[in-house]
Amino acid sequence: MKKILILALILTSSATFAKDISVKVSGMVCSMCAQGIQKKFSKLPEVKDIKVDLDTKVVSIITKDNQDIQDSKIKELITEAGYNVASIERK
Ligand SMILES: [Cu+2]
Repeated sequence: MKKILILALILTSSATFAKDISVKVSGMVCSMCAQGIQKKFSKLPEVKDIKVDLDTKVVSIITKDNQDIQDSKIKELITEAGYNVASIERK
């Protein structure tokens, strides 16, 4: 019974946690590309942290608690910067 209660608590509270969004970006080749994208996303009030991995071409966006960024917004910003979104994954 206790286990179920704890599980229910975890499930209902998970919505308030920060989100970890992994965006695979094509066309990103050097640190200048990475910096440009980092700058763009850092301006969003929802963003707590952003990391760009040039080897895997993955942009990791951590949002603040209770905040999220719509996929359409992510695509818009990446496209504006001159790159393409290959995939978006959320954890
Ligand atoms: Cu570049």
